[in-house]
Amino acid sequence: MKGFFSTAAVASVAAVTLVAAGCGGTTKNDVEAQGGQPANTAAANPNAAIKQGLKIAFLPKQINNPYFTIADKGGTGAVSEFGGTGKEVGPSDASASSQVSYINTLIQQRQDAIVISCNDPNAVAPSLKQAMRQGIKVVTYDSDAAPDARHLFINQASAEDLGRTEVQQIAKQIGHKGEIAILSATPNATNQNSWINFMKDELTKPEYSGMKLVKIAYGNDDDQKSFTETQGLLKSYPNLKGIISPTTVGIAAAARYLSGSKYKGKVKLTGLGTPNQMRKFVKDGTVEAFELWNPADLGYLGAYAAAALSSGQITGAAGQKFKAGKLGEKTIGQNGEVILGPPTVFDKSNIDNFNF
Ligand code: RAM
Repeated sequence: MKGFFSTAAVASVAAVTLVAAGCGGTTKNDVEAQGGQPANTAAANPNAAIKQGLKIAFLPKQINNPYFTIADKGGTGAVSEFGGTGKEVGPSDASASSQVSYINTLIQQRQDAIVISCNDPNAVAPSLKQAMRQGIKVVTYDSDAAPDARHLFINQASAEDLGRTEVQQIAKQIGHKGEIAILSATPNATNQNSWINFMKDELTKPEYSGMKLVKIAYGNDDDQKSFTETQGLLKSYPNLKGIISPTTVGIAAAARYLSGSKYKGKVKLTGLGTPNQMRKFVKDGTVEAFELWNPADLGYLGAYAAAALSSGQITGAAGQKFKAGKLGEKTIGQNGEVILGPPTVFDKSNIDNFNF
């Protein structure tokens, strides 16, 4: 099972970064897009020490989402490790513009860096650019902003790998036959939309000719809405065979609905979830397998990237390297992207080995 998901992981990293950059080489525009500054020419001093007392704020899509609680704990933990002050602030809903006022407050507070997961790549861009103009380093993690509104994007895994493997997984579970639906987060979420594009592309391959994507529903990373949307999908599409939910909020709500319904074990569900939220649904037979990276490591890497930028070790240019504490050395890829690593697949054979 693990091999099934991870084979494409390494090979697809290069392909995805090229797709994301929109071209094969680095042009002046690309460089300026990496933060509105000529990142390749600005001097970086890889040997500089991490500055003491850095103020680094984490701004997740929403604060009452266990996934971000874990990620930001990893992030603020890293900040304490290198002698700074970290905090998490953010909205309780994941709507497009909900993060703007938080960014403006962080600018007023003269934070050294903002580490943000964007609900909408464009809604936050003007405020993030304003922050950058004031010397604040902007790192996106989990869900990117428009590339000219941040210095770096800490991506959890290759978007192509995540999108394609989720289709492969549901196909395997439904025997490559029947109707499927996607239960996503918010309609503008950068991360979910990039994964969904690769899912759609994967579905054009001949081996999926017996499958049909009938609907993309949006639960807005709200537990109750995600639950109701799942119920609606099963009502509207009585022949539905599978659901992919690439959001920890969505998959947990969908699993809860399925586990208490006549569809339990019959309508398959996969996607991205935390082991702690999904454990009971794997054990009761509602869910066979799903995947995720370690959110704490994602926040941790975001913190070290922000510190490396704020300390002048890196400027955000492709090829630059920085040390990320216990995660070791990381290299910046094209388009200012740093990848955490391939995700883990969880099923009943390994889920008890994870506690997050
Ligand atoms: C939800 C959020 C987050 C996403 C995870 C998988 O918690 O939408 O952005 O990365 O799911």
